[in-house]
Amino acid sequence: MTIDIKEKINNLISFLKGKKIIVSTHILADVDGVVSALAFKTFLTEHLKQQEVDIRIPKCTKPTKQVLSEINSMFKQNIKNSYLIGTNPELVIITDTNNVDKIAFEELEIDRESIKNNVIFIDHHSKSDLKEKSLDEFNIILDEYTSSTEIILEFYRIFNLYINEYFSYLFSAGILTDTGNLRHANNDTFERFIFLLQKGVDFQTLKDIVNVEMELPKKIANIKGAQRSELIRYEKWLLCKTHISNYESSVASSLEHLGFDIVLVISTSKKNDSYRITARANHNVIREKEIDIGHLFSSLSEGEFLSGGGHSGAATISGKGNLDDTLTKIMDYFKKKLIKN
Ligand SMILES: [Mn+2]
Repeated sequence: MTIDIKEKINNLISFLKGKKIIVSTHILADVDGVVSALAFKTFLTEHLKQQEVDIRIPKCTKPTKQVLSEINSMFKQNIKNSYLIGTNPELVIITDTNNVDKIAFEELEIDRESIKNNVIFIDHHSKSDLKEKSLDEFNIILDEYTSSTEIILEFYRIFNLYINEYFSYLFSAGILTDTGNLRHANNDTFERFIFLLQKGVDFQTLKDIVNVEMELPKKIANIKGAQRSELIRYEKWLLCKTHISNYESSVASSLEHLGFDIVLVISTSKKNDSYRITARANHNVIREKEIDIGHLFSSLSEGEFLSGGGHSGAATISGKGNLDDTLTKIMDYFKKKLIKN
């Protein structure tokens, strides 16, 4: 932990003393958002003995609800919003975003106009252009952290506060979900994660809680996408063309896992002649054949009828009325790139 974060934390804490505060997180809250907000609220009320602090969690995503309710029922706990303070707190503290537009003021019953200059963010996403800079000196925005939960954990560690088993599960679930099961973790993430495990978290239990079953419509979309897929082979390279009306990126990734080097998922509108193509290319084909679908899609973009872009391995293009034409151009590109002269 750097001295810098200690200073930031102390600076923020002295500013918060005695204020009426609502703690919350971004719209469509995820596990990291809920856990960081709840843990920060608990830090204020239990450890700093702040009196007037509310926690108000907006609507959560479905998998988030599932993860939290499993942990809650394991420990016979409940996360409930409180409304001690009315619609006019002195301060709103938001975790896991630093974008004012991602705050659900209405849903949280907070008067936006009177509070918008008094919002403080604790977040691990890179800093957006803050519209309201008045309290910027108190924001704790650290994108070297892999979750907001870990930033809140630093508050507990600096003051050597007791973390019970319930919170150890919540904290570690926040980290596990936000790092894609630790795939995006760095060395510091592991240090913090092990610190939590040592407080009584069973990793296999946690993993089962966090890896909730895929939603049924998504499963069906993935299967339909696979059933409808057309296999096209150029030398050793396998291309796939399929169509689906929803969950295109999930379908594209699952087909890539199946073994295709390049995947094109076409989604056409039921109302008009507009369409979207979601594409994926794996590392091998990018490296060996210099495929760049992001570049391809932006070079195909023309006027209002076709627009696209992305990265070398993941991109989308949207168009209107010229699907066959666009597909021909895309396939020509792959043919030229993939077949040896
Ligand atoms: Mn997060």
